[in-house]
Amino acid sequence: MIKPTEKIWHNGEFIDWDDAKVHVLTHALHYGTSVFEGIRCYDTCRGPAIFRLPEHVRRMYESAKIYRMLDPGFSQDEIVQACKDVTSVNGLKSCYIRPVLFRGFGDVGVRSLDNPIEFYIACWEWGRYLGSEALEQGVNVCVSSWTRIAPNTLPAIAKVAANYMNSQLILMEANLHGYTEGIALDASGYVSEGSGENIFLVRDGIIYTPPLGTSVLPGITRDCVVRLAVDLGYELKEQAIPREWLYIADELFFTGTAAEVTPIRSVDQIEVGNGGRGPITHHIQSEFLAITEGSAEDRFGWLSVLGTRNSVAA
Ligand code: PPE
Repeated sequence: MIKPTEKIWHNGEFIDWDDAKVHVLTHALHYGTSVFEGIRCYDTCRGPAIFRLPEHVRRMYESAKIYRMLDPGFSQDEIVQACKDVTSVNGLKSCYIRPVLFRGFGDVGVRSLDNPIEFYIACWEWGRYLGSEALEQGVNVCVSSWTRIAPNTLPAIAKVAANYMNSQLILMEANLHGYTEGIALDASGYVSEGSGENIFLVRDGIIYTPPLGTSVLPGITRDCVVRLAVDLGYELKEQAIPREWLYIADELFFTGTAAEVTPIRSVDQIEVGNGGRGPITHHIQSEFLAITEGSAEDRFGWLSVLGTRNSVAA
């Protein structure tokens, strides 16, 4: 259950948590017309810092553009600042930040272009997504019987509410069968991603991840791991991954804002490697967590420390 904070940002102003309500005929509620982000603020030794904030805001604006929500009313720099402000105003040191942009109350019908656009940014305290043991022990997962959204149905590059109906089918099925998460295959049968995470595979010392053409969200943590892997001297390949590689991989792990870098212990009850967190997973995970904690130098410039200015890369 979310622990309420004091304020939520709405169309440029702070409103009370309890006043952040929408009408039951809000367009997004009926037709999924909503784009959003999930961003973490970490309590680093340099103070609270938001992780890859400009990149998240940029992805949000790209999601909005794909769905012709062309004028959100604010520049990306203004939203970067608003995310910082809403965190500070609520006195949070570490939290999850959720900007959401959606078609509001107006007409009811598939046609949406005349409905007003509402922009909210909420934040709240949040712990480890897949459980605190998951980062060390790894999680047990299955391959979903549901296929990931196909490229010519719903665009996977856009982080929009409607895509998460597919994610919910994947996650509900996995959970009901006793697994922590499900891995979906794309429409051609290659490995795509988890319901809310990208996936990486290690085999013979090489790191693999499915390319963007396999219906994956262009994850920001995925991008961190790609950069870290190269920086640490690993060979990394973005290529289609056949399902059966999941069963014979040396290591597997999920990445995501929420999941961070979470090892996968088994797939369909077949142990991955020797069933624990593999050495390459551990290496990348500790480098990632050290940057987020502030104990390692922020050598890629991923942290926006609160109280400082920064802008969205062109
Ligand atoms: N794929 C999907 C489908 C996805 O939802 C996420 C984020 C990722 C990959 C990883 O992307 P990134 O966070 O940029 O590294 N999933 C969010 C959790 C979903 C939820 O609301 O629950 C998240 O990690 O914030």
